[in-house]
Order: sequence, then structure tokens, then C-alpha cells
Amino acid sequence: MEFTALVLLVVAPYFSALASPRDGCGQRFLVAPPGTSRIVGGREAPEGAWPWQVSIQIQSRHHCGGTIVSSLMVLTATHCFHKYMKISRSHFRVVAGLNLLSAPGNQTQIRSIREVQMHKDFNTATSDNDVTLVLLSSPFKFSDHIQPVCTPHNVTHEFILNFSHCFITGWGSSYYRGTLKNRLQEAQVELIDRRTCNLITWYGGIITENMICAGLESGASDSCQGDSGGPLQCYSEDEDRFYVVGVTSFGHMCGLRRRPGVYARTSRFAGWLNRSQTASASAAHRLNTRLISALLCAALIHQQ
Ligand code: 4AZ
Repeated sequence: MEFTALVLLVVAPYFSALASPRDGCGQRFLVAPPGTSRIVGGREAPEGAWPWQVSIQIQSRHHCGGTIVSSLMVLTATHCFHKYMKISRSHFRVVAGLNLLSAPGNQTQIRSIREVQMHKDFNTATSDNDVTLVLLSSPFKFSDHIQPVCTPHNVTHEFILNFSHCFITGWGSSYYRGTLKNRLQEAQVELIDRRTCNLITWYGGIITENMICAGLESGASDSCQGDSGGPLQCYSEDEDRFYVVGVTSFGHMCGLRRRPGVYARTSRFAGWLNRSQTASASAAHRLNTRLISALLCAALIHQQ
């Protein structure tokens, strides 16, 4: 009987790691909900404001942003990886619970990468389908500083959520060809409909259905180099949660009038996200599952 209890104790965390990513997502415990005041341009993010934001690093240097969607998976941009596949995966790491790049605190957790799942239809010329899922070597332990974000179920769900406030976050530069910022930055943005964003005086037709523009017409709020792969996140007042609405993808330089940031539209990738998450999680857990089955069998035999 003691052996059975021991087996259950060992097995329980694996099942909780496999639990649906929508269980408790998009909530932050250290910062109040967004107010009604507008923020134009970037400002320093308070500690714990964006607990799903990660820094993807190469040889301990910030390379791209990313978003925690479950304890084992980080959503980022394909362009953060596809030119870097010759670099050994062991040189990459994913850092969560981070505010100051130069000074990871005791809230920080670091994981290596087990697998990179790039969207197979990523187009280098157009940046269409600029989404990648990174499978971690071991799960993040969620805390006040580390939490998963919610992901929209589909495009209709994205509309129904009726977002009141959207923000972009990252350690990227505050001007084109600038240097990285040490402290995580946040800026409030507006979602810009595709028709406007494709106007001849804006992006002139290069924005596909898999992309969403966000920023301000004036250009005063924008993402920039180093923010790539990170989240465009929106707050649902009804649900009191944040959803990742976009993945920072590209733009014509930074902060230019009528050249807002362009983001991979996550609601268009809900099916891909679910399939990739299930496939990767099951592959990663196949070995563990075998071990668990063996242990459970042993416990049953032991009981008889
Ligand atoms: C970049 O190079 C980049 N203004 C990211 C976002 C934007 C421009 C460039 C959007 O990573």
C-alpha cells in the first residue's frame, strides 16, 4: 500500500503538466488590471506585469521574445529560428520571470530547448505564418512571476472577447538600429484592421489574413528590433484575463507614421497551436508515460 501511494505521488505532477493550457491562463497576480489612461510610447514594465513574457537567448544573450502558452511550450516567431538552425540547440536557452536582462533574480527560471516546431508554411519573402512553438526540456514551475497566457480559440472568439486594452512588450530597442533595453518595456497599442493597414499609404497590400497590425497611426507606440517573437497581448474585461493576440513579426523600421508593427495573428493559428502542442507534449511524455505505466503496473502487482 505504501508503494502504491509512493507511485501516485511520483505520477501526479506528470498529469498536472499535461493539463489543458486554458486552465488558469492570462492572469497576473502582482499588477492591477489595466486602467483607462493611455500610454503613448514605451515605459518600463512593473515587476511581474507580464508573467508569460520570456527572453529566448543564444549564448546567454537576448535574441528574441516569446510567450509561455503552457508549462512546456513557448510561442515565438519562426524568423527567430529559421536562419539560426545551424547553431546548436544547446546554445539556446529560454529565460522566464525576467525583468532586468542583466540581473536575473531569484524568480527567474531557465530552460533548455528540446524541440523547435516551425510553421511549415512560413514564407521568408512575405513573413506569412511567422509562428513557431518551442518545446522546453522540462516544464516551468508557475509562480507569481511565471504564468501562461490565454490563446484565442479562433477568429470569432477573438472578436467576441471584445478587447479593451492591448499591449506590446519586450527588451527591443526604442528606435531603429538602437540597442537592447535592460528593463522590460511595455507600450499600449491599438489593433488596426487589415483594410486600413493594407491601404496604399500604409502597407499597400502586403498584410495577409494571418497577420494583424497594431500600434498608432502616428507611430508613437511600436515594437522594434529585439522585440520579435514576443507577445501582442490584449485584456478581456469580461474574463479579467490576457490573451496573446499576436506574435511580433516585422514592420517597416520602427515608430514610423502609418507603418505599424505587424504581428502573426494567433487566432488564425489556433488549430495549428492545438495540434503542435498535443503532438509535442505527447512525444515528450511518451517516455515518461511508459515509465509511469510500468510503475502503476508494479504498484498493482505489489497490492495483490
Ligand atoms: C525587428 O527587426 C522588428 N516596428 C520588429 C518589429 C518591428 C520592426 C522590426 C515593428 O525585429
